[in-house]
Amino acid sequence: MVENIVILTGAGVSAESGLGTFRDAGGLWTRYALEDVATPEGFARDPGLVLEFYSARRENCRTASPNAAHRALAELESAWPGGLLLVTQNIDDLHERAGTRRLVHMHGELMACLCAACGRRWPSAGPMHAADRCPACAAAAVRPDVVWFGEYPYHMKEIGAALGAADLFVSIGTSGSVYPAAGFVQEAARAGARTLELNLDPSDGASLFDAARRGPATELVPAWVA
Ligand code: BV8
Repeated sequence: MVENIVILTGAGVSAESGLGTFRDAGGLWTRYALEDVATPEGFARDPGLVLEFYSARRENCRTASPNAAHRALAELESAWPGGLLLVTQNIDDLHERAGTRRLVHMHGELMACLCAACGRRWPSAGPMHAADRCPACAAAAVRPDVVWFGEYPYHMKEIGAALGAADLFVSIGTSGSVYPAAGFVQEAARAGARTLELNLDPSDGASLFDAARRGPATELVPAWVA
């Protein structure tokens, strides 16, 4: 009997909304060096390049719409009587815009800013510039509120508790190539959860799952939720 579900999503769930993935053909990491735009060192080296990269992704995100996979997950949440937590690696806001509420962004949120000097956070959807000043401390240290490589992901305690109580773990649209998210399937399995992967291609961790279905998220997710 399934009571508690944990769902992990990655860039593949937003691919059919027109937002680029990272490691597929033409993906973001084939056009930008990860070290230059998704690390604190890259930001220190060239804040303008990093802010240009995230400002462009903000523009894409604003013009994108949630797809059938996002909507099916929101419908599942409103109909599900037990525990359900959606953990997304994505920094877009398409899950929220589809209606999901019990959601954590473990890699942060594109539509928010963080001051690298004082830690202040604030909602922000427009373009960012290296000359932008923090509204709290006036430092020129404004960055997107996203978790870069080498930084500690958000909500790890809440995620660990949910995985420890899960009866079912479903991974959707992720290559399973980034940790600690890629290790969640093993944490859930250790807690006795059944594990399912819904993905276009086998992820790096495909062999760790009890079951898998292959195809686009806009077909797989509504069929699974139904
Ligand atoms: C950390 C945010 C310390 C900004 C990102 C072991 C343990 C812990 C850490 C590490 C470890 N080994 C290595 C590390 C370090 C590192 C890491 O994992 N490196 C990798 C490269 C090996 N991890 C870190 O630095 C993390 N922090 O470790 O802190 C710590 C230690 C222990 C415990 C806790 C903390 C921080 C990682 C976060 C980095 N920030 N992004 C931004 O978005 O710009 S990661 C980046 O990759 C994205 O956020 C994305 O979410 C993530 C994963 O990518 P995917 O979402 O999977 O996307 P991808 O393109 O790869 O795959 C798409 C998939 O979708 C494919 O499988 C494809 O088949 C499928 N697909 C495509 N279209 C569709 C589809 N599926 C269905 N339908 C479709 N239509």
